[in-house]
Amino acid sequence: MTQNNKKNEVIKNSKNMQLNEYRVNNNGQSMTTNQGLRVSEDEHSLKAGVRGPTLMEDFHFREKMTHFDHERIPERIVHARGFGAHGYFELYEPLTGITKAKFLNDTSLKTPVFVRFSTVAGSRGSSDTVRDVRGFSTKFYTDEGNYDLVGNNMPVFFIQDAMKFPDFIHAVKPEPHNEIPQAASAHDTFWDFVANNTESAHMIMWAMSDRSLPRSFRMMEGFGVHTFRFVNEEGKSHFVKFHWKPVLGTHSLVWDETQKIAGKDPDFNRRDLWDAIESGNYPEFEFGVQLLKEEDEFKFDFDILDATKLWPEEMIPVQIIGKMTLNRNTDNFFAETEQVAFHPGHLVPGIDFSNDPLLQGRLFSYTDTQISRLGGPNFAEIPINRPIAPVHNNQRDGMHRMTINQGPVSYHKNSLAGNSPEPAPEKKGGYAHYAEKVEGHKIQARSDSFKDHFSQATLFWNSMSAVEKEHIVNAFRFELGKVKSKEIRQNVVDVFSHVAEDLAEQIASGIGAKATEGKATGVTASSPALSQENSIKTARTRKVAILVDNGFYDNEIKQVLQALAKAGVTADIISTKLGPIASENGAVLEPDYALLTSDSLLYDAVYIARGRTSVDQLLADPKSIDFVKEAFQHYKTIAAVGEGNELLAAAGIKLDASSAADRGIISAADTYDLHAFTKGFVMAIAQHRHWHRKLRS
Ligand code: HDE
Repeated sequence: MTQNNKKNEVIKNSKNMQLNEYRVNNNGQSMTTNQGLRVSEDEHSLKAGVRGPTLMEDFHFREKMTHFDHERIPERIVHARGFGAHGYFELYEPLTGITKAKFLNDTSLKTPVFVRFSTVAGSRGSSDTVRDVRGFSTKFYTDEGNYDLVGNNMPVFFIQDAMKFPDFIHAVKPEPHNEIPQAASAHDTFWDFVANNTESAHMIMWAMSDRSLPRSFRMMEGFGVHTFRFVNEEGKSHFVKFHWKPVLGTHSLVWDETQKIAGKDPDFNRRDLWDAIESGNYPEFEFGVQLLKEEDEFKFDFDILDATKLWPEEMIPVQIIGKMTLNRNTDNFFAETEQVAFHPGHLVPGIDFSNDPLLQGRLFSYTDTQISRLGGPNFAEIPINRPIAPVHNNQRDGMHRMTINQGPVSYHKNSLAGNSPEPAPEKKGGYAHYAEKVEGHKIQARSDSFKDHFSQATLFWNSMSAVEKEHIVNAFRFELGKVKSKEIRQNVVDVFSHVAEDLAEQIASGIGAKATEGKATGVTASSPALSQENSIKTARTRKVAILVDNGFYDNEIKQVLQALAKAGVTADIISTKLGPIASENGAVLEPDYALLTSDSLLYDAVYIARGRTSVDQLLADPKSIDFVKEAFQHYKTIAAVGEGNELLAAAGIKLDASSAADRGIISAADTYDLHAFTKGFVMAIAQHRHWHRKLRS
């Protein structure tokens, strides 16, 4: 083993090994109290007679109940619902001369990471598939200390100054008088905020777009949002924006589907991540940076410190420099995902802040929130938060202190302990803040360069495909349709009249409001990188529902399953009931789900197998017809063979030979070329959805 490889192994495993110290396995163990006393009885409290009162001296009962009474901690004020996983980061390209951060310079390192994906507005128990921004937080456990990249799946934000964050969040959260609606922005206070705070216009375009409805956490982009700084060995700086690009492409659900999934499987996104990791389909995200020279700061028609602006990728390309792979689920949700504490101010040498006023405010908020959520200042000692780099300082005591610091000295400078721990000079890895020159008056104002609220909202609109535009218009109509105040609806249309006339007109005509002409920015540029339709398309890891019952053709199912597996597509067998089903020649198949416990909403594609008896049994259950109908309405690929085509007909799907394939319907007769059929099926699945399919009236 080379030196580098050895180091690799150590770094790769060190977080996992560190967690080992805390793992508890109860298998084969006697039950004890928290004091280690073996317990002989755990079902009956100690009573004075079998029908008598419970006695205070039952310490086991008291301990068990007291612990239970305190099992909850405050949920996060935002991003309360989330899901985490472990993995590692590998560097493709060293950023020599750009940043001195070691994990971005040494391609032999595998840096352990923990990632938490989240929604923003909903409570901890809310549904995964609501219309919302998704959080995308990554903790890199580097050997220079923890580095946290606390980002979102959209590259801009609703506001420009952290001072407004409490107002914005108050407006989007359930209304305070009745705590309705849960995890939804479709209500009066949110849109009243939007109408009165036009800096939110660009982000609202993103929030109303399909980006708010990710098919999977594995199919979302991630963005650091703010402009940060890279600093090199010589103390020279570049501005940088961070990107995560999912290897499976960026894809979304459709609105009708998300609302129904919220009932059928509120854990849809977290289950998808868990299952993918359990089955070895490790989610992968490439890491990209947009770099800007210090001297180019003022070369753009937007201010790079303004978090409501992105850097168009066509203007400043994203350089892909590494990849993150998520390969391990948590042992315990609470211990890891709930207790993980991210902070945009957890940095390593070589990475620094910009003066973005939103970022500056975040630097205060995250520690503050951890102190109340995690019960004091020692949250960094919780196993998931502990760095793998050693920690030495003079901080002492406080709630839940774990470290047992030795010796009498807890101050700096000292002679008694040889002046240790001693600050490390920059050359020896000590963090030194970038020596930016700053001058100015103390002033509560915003730079004029932050005043353009609409140009990039128009750029976003211009960059959308026709289908994406239709979805945005429908989202506005839905959200504003739920707003009771007509005045607010009209005010919002007035705001978006600045973005694009056709957008404002289409919103207005759906909600009884009027658009004003002549106010739009007139921006004609577009940025193709913003459209999800230009994203990577692959069938890998997609899920197919196979509808089948007794009397199927064994050989056909086997071959289709093989072809799907070869393309990395997973499949579930769904039948009218649970319990083994038999093929026409007696081969047996065990269904994964019955129609009752399943739904096409939870799949990317449907396949209806051939077989007279099989199809007759399916046809006799109306759920199978709804299954196929909804898959069609949600633009999903549907394949049918032989008699299976009758289920298509029963669902009202009329085949038109000339355009059927185009609409993602792969239909075959009894005798057919199985190879060509499965190839066409996999190719159609890779398209994600067949947007141009027209809904049948
Ligand atoms: Fe956060 N944000 N935020 N935020 N944020 C929190 O910290 C805050 C902002 C983001 O998975 C809180 O630990 C302020 C932008 C994510 O645990 C809190 C402002 C972006 C997560 C907080 C912002 C984010 C949080 C709540 C305006 C994208 C979840 C719990 C200046 C770049 C982290 C916590 C996780 C969480 C404050 C704006 C992303 C209250 C004051 C912009 C992904 O401290």
